[in-house]
Amino acid sequence: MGFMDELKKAGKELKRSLMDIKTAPFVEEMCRLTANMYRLGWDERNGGNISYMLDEKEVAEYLDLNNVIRVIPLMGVEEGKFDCSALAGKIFIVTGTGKYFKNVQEDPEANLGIVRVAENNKGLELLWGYSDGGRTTSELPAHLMCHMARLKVDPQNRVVIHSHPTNTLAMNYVHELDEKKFTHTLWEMCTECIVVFPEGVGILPWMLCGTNTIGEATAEKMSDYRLVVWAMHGVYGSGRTLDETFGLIETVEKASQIYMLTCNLPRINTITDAQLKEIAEFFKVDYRKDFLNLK
Ligand code: 2HA
Ligand code: ZN
Repeated sequence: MGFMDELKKAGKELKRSLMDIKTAPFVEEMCRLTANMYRLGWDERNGGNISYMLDEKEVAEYLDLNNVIRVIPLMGVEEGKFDCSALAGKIFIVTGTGKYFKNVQEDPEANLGIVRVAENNKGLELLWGYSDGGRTTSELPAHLMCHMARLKVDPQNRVVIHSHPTNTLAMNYVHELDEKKFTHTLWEMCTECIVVFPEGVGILPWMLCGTNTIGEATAEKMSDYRLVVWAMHGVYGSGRTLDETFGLIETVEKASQIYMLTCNLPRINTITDAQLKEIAEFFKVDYRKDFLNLK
Protein backbone atom coordinates (compact mmCIF):
# COMPACT_ATOMS: atom_id res chain seq x y z
CA MET A 1 0.00 0.00 0.00
CA GLY A 2 1.37 3.41 -0.97
CA PHE A 3 1.76 6.26 1.44
CA MET A 4 -1.33 8.09 0.15
CA ASP A 5 -3.50 4.96 0.45
CA GLU A 6 -2.41 4.49 4.03
CA LEU A 7 -3.19 8.08 4.80
CA LYS A 8 -6.67 7.68 3.30
CA LYS A 9 -7.31 4.49 5.28
CA ALA A 10 -6.21 6.12 8.53
CA GLY A 11 -8.51 9.06 7.81
CA LYS A 12 -11.48 6.77 7.25
CA GLU A 13 -10.79 4.92 10.48
CA LEU A 14 -10.55 8.16 12.38
CA LYS A 15 -13.94 9.17 11.03
CA ARG A 16 -15.37 5.89 12.19
CA SER A 17 -13.94 6.30 15.67
CA LEU A 18 -16.30 7.83 18.18
CA MET A 19 -15.96 11.17 19.88
CA ASP A 20 -15.62 11.48 23.66
CA ILE A 21 -19.14 11.47 25.12
CA LYS A 22 -18.08 13.80 27.94
CA THR A 23 -17.58 16.52 25.33
CA ALA A 24 -21.06 16.00 23.82
CA PRO A 25 -23.14 19.21 24.04
CA PHE A 26 -26.02 17.33 25.70
CA VAL A 27 -23.75 15.93 28.46
CA GLU A 28 -22.09 19.30 29.02
CA GLU A 29 -25.50 21.01 29.14
CA MET A 30 -26.78 18.51 31.71
CA CYS A 31 -23.68 19.18 33.83
CA ARG A 32 -24.11 22.95 33.67
CA LEU A 33 -27.85 22.81 34.33
CA THR A 34 -27.72 20.48 37.34
CA ALA A 35 -24.89 22.59 38.83
CA ASN A 36 -26.95 25.75 38.29
CA MET A 37 -30.08 24.27 39.83
CA TYR A 38 -28.09 23.02 42.81
CA ARG A 39 -26.59 26.49 43.32
CA LEU A 40 -30.05 28.04 43.16
CA GLY A 41 -30.95 25.81 46.11
CA TRP A 42 -33.75 24.03 44.30
CA ASP A 43 -32.28 20.53 44.34
CA GLU A 44 -31.02 19.64 47.79
CA ARG A 45 -29.58 16.19 48.42
CA ASN A 46 -31.02 13.86 45.72
CA GLY A 47 -33.97 16.18 45.06
CA GLY A 48 -35.01 16.66 41.47
CA ASN A 49 -34.50 14.69 38.28
CA ILE A 50 -34.18 15.36 34.56
CA SER A 51 -34.93 13.40 31.40
CA TYR A 52 -33.94 14.74 27.99
CA MET A 53 -34.77 12.97 24.73
CA LEU A 54 -31.76 12.91 22.43
CA ASP A 55 -31.35 12.73 18.69
CA GLU A 56 -30.25 9.22 17.76
CA LYS A 57 -27.90 10.43 15.00
CA GLU A 58 -26.19 12.82 17.39
CA VAL A 59 -25.75 10.12 20.04
CA ALA A 60 -24.27 7.78 17.39
CA GLU A 61 -21.38 10.20 16.97
CA TYR A 62 -20.34 9.37 20.53
CA LEU A 63 -21.65 5.90 21.34
CA ASP A 64 -21.95 2.54 19.64
CA LEU A 65 -25.74 2.14 19.69
CA ASN A 66 -25.40 -1.64 19.35
CA ASN A 67 -23.51 -1.89 22.60
CA VAL A 68 -26.05 -2.34 25.39
CA ILE A 69 -24.21 -2.35 28.73
CA ARG A 70 -27.16 -3.78 30.69
CA VAL A 71 -30.94 -3.64 30.83
CA ILE A 72 -32.52 -1.59 33.62
CA PRO A 73 -36.06 -2.45 34.72
CA LEU A 74 -38.54 0.39 35.15
CA MET A 75 -38.92 1.05 38.86
CA GLY A 76 -42.03 2.01 40.78
CA VAL A 77 -44.44 0.50 38.27
CA GLU A 78 -46.27 -2.76 38.44
CA GLU A 79 -45.47 -4.95 35.49
CA GLY A 80 -48.12 -4.80 32.81
CA LYS A 81 -49.60 -1.59 34.19
CA PHE A 82 -47.32 0.86 32.45
CA ASP A 83 -47.17 1.13 28.68
CA CYS A 84 -44.33 3.19 27.28
CA SER A 85 -44.22 1.37 23.93
CA ALA A 86 -44.99 4.71 22.22
CA LEU A 87 -41.42 5.69 23.20
CA ALA A 88 -39.73 2.42 22.14
CA GLY A 89 -36.35 3.12 20.54
CA LYS A 90 -36.16 6.67 21.91
CA ILE A 91 -32.95 7.61 23.68
CA PHE A 92 -32.87 9.73 26.85
CA ILE A 93 -30.18 11.15 29.07
CA VAL A 94 -31.47 10.81 32.63
CA THR A 95 -30.25 11.67 36.14
CA GLY A 96 -29.61 8.64 38.35
CA THR A 97 -31.66 7.48 41.30
CA GLY A 98 -30.28 8.67 44.65
CA LYS A 99 -27.77 10.90 42.88
CA TYR A 100 -27.14 14.52 43.86
CA PHE A 101 -27.35 17.36 41.32
CA LYS A 102 -24.40 18.77 43.26
CA ASN A 103 -22.16 15.95 42.01
CA VAL A 104 -23.13 15.61 38.34
CA GLN A 105 -20.54 18.02 36.98
CA GLU A 106 -17.56 16.35 38.64
CA ASP A 107 -18.62 12.81 37.66
CA PRO A 108 -21.25 12.75 34.91
CA GLU A 109 -20.58 9.09 34.11
CA ALA A 110 -21.68 7.93 37.58
CA ASN A 111 -24.54 10.40 38.05
CA LEU A 112 -26.11 10.34 34.58
CA GLY A 113 -27.11 7.58 32.21
CA ILE A 114 -28.06 7.37 28.55
CA VAL A 115 -30.80 4.81 28.04
CA ARG A 116 -32.90 3.59 25.15
CA VAL A 117 -36.50 2.53 25.78
CA ALA A 118 -36.67 -1.17 24.87
CA GLU A 119 -39.40 -2.65 22.67
CA ASN A 120 -42.49 -4.15 24.35
CA ASN A 121 -42.04 -2.37 27.72
CA LYS A 122 -39.01 -4.52 28.48
CA GLY A 123 -37.19 -1.80 30.42
CA LEU A 124 -34.32 0.46 29.46
CA GLU A 125 -31.14 -0.38 27.58
CA LEU A 126 -28.18 1.34 29.16
CA LEU A 127 -25.83 2.77 26.52
CA TRP A 128 -23.63 4.86 28.81
CA GLY A 129 -23.34 6.03 32.42
CA TYR A 130 -24.46 4.85 35.88
CA SER A 131 -20.89 3.61 36.08
CA ASP A 132 -21.20 2.58 39.73
CA GLY A 133 -24.05 0.19 38.97
CA GLY A 134 -26.76 2.84 39.35
CA ARG A 135 -30.14 3.19 37.68
CA THR A 136 -32.47 5.83 36.28
CA THR A 137 -34.35 8.12 38.67
CA SER A 138 -37.25 6.46 40.48
CA GLU A 139 -39.43 9.14 38.87
CA LEU A 140 -38.67 7.95 35.34
CA PRO A 141 -42.08 6.32 34.75
CA ALA A 142 -43.70 9.69 35.64
CA HIS A 143 -41.25 11.39 33.27
CA LEU A 144 -42.01 8.97 30.44
CA MET A 145 -45.75 9.43 30.95
CA CYS A 146 -45.21 13.20 30.75
CA HIS A 147 -43.10 12.85 27.59
CA MET A 148 -45.86 10.82 25.94
CA ALA A 149 -48.51 13.37 26.96
CA ARG A 150 -46.47 16.40 25.83
CA LEU A 151 -45.45 14.81 22.52
CA LYS A 152 -49.14 14.47 21.65
CA VAL A 153 -49.56 18.24 22.13
CA ASP A 154 -46.11 19.32 20.90
CA PRO A 155 -44.11 16.85 18.76
CA GLN A 156 -40.98 18.91 19.50
CA ASN A 157 -41.12 18.41 23.26
CA ARG A 158 -37.88 16.83 24.51
CA VAL A 159 -37.41 17.69 28.18
CA VAL A 160 -39.04 16.94 31.51
CA ILE A 161 -37.54 18.42 34.69
CA HIS A 162 -38.64 17.78 38.26
CA SER A 163 -37.33 20.19 40.90
CA HIS A 164 -38.03 21.65 44.35
CA PRO A 165 -37.79 25.43 43.76
CA THR A 166 -37.84 27.13 47.15
CA ASN A 167 -40.32 29.97 46.80
CA THR A 168 -42.77 28.00 44.67
CA LEU A 169 -42.79 25.41 47.42
CA ALA A 170 -43.19 28.09 50.12
CA MET A 171 -46.12 29.56 48.23
CA ASN A 172 -47.88 26.17 48.34
CA TYR A 173 -48.26 26.60 52.10
CA VAL A 174 -49.78 30.06 52.13
CA HIS A 175 -51.73 30.36 48.87
CA GLU A 176 -54.88 28.56 47.81
CA LEU A 177 -54.01 25.60 45.57
CA ASP A 178 -56.53 26.50 42.91
CA GLU A 179 -55.16 26.59 39.36
CA LYS A 180 -56.94 29.78 38.38
CA LYS A 181 -56.13 31.68 41.58
CA PHE A 182 -52.54 30.42 41.77
CA THR A 183 -51.85 31.24 38.12
CA HIS A 184 -53.48 34.65 38.46
CA THR A 185 -51.28 35.52 41.43
CA LEU A 186 -48.14 34.42 39.54
CA TRP A 187 -49.12 36.43 36.45
CA GLU A 188 -49.54 39.52 38.63
CA MET A 189 -46.05 39.20 40.10
CA CYS A 190 -43.91 39.85 36.99
CA THR A 191 -44.99 41.51 33.77
CA GLU A 192 -43.71 38.76 31.49
CA CYS A 193 -45.21 35.76 33.30
CA ILE A 194 -48.32 35.67 31.15
CA VAL A 195 -46.08 35.56 28.06
CA VAL A 196 -43.85 32.77 29.44
CA PHE A 197 -46.71 30.55 30.67
CA PRO A 198 -49.89 31.83 28.98
CA GLU A 199 -51.61 28.48 29.60
CA GLY A 200 -51.11 28.94 33.37
CA VAL A 201 -49.85 26.30 35.77
CA GLY A 202 -51.50 23.01 36.68
CA ILE A 203 -51.70 21.88 40.29
CA LEU A 204 -51.93 18.42 41.83
CA PRO A 205 -52.89 17.98 45.47
CA TRP A 206 -50.31 16.35 47.74
CA MET A 207 -49.80 12.78 46.53
CA LEU A 208 -47.32 10.00 47.19
CA CYS A 209 -44.41 10.33 44.75
CA GLY A 210 -42.66 7.54 42.85
CA THR A 211 -45.96 5.85 41.96
CA ASN A 212 -47.95 5.15 38.82
CA THR A 213 -50.83 7.20 40.19
CA ILE A 214 -48.94 10.49 40.51
CA GLY A 215 -47.26 9.87 37.13
CA GLU A 216 -50.62 9.40 35.43
CA ALA A 217 -52.10 12.46 37.15
CA THR A 218 -49.10 14.60 36.15
CA ALA A 219 -49.21 13.41 32.56
CA GLU A 220 -52.92 14.20 32.40
CA LYS A 221 -52.24 17.77 33.56
CA MET A 222 -49.41 18.00 31.03
CA SER A 223 -51.93 17.85 28.19
CA ASP A 224 -52.95 21.37 29.23
CA TYR A 225 -49.94 22.77 31.08
CA ARG A 226 -46.15 22.64 30.60
CA LEU A 227 -45.71 23.24 34.31
CA VAL A 228 -47.42 21.22 37.00
CA VAL A 229 -47.08 21.96 40.71
CA TRP A 230 -46.88 18.94 43.01
CA ALA A 231 -48.36 20.48 46.14
CA MET A 232 -45.91 20.73 49.06
CA HIS A 233 -43.28 18.90 46.98
CA GLY A 234 -42.11 20.73 43.87
CA VAL A 235 -42.76 21.15 40.17
CA TYR A 236 -42.68 19.20 36.92
CA GLY A 237 -41.76 21.32 33.91
CA SER A 238 -41.54 20.37 30.24
CA GLY A 239 -40.29 21.95 27.05
CA ARG A 240 -38.40 21.66 23.79
CA THR A 241 -34.94 22.35 25.20
CA LEU A 242 -33.21 22.27 28.57
CA ASP A 243 -32.94 26.06 28.48
CA GLU A 244 -36.60 26.61 27.69
CA THR A 245 -37.74 24.21 30.40
CA PHE A 246 -35.36 25.66 32.97
CA GLY A 247 -36.51 29.16 31.97
CA LEU A 248 -40.13 28.20 32.57
CA ILE A 249 -39.41 26.86 36.06
CA GLU A 250 -37.18 29.86 36.77
CA THR A 251 -39.94 32.30 35.79
CA VAL A 252 -42.54 30.58 37.98
CA GLU A 253 -40.02 30.54 40.83
CA LYS A 254 -39.23 34.25 40.36
CA ALA A 255 -42.91 35.16 40.47
CA SER A 256 -43.33 33.02 43.59
CA GLN A 257 -40.39 34.81 45.16
CA ILE A 258 -41.98 38.21 44.52
CA TYR A 259 -45.18 36.88 46.03
CA MET A 260 -43.40 35.56 49.13
CA LEU A 261 -41.54 38.87 49.53
CA THR A 262 -44.72 40.92 49.33
CA CYS A 263 -47.54 38.77 50.71
CA ASN A 264 -47.11 40.06 54.26
CA LEU A 265 -46.92 43.71 53.23
CA PRO A 266 -49.73 46.11 52.37
CA ARG A 267 -50.35 45.86 48.62
CA ILE A 268 -50.35 49.33 47.08
CA ASN A 269 -49.82 48.55 43.40
CA THR A 270 -50.60 45.71 41.06
CA ILE A 271 -50.74 44.72 37.40
CA THR A 272 -54.42 44.81 36.53
CA ASP A 273 -56.27 42.16 34.53
CA ALA A 274 -56.77 44.68 31.74
CA GLN A 275 -53.00 45.17 31.62
CA LEU A 276 -52.37 41.40 31.63
CA LYS A 277 -54.73 41.13 28.66
CA GLU A 278 -52.87 43.97 26.97
CA ILE A 279 -49.49 42.20 27.38
CA ALA A 280 -50.85 38.85 26.18
CA GLU A 281 -52.42 40.44 23.12
CA PHE A 282 -49.32 42.47 22.31
CA PHE A 283 -47.13 39.33 22.44
CA LYS A 284 -49.84 37.34 20.62
CA VAL A 285 -49.93 34.46 23.10
CA ASP A 286 -52.88 32.13 23.46
CA TYR A 287 -53.60 32.69 27.15
CA ARG A 288 -56.18 31.21 29.50
CA LYS A 289 -58.79 33.95 29.26
CA ASP A 290 -60.90 32.32 31.96
CA PHE A 291 -57.97 32.78 34.38
CA LEU A 292 -58.48 36.57 34.20
CA ASN A 293 -61.46 38.40 35.65
CA LEU A 294 -62.44 40.55 32.72
CA LYS A 295 -65.82 42.15 32.32
O1 2HA B 1 -35.44 12.33 42.87
O2 2HA B 1 -37.17 14.64 43.97
O3 2HA B 1 -39.46 13.34 44.03
C1 2HA B 1 -35.83 12.74 44.12
C2 2HA B 1 -37.11 13.44 44.06
C3 2HA B 1 -38.31 12.60 44.11
ZN1 ZN C 1 -39.04 15.57 44.32
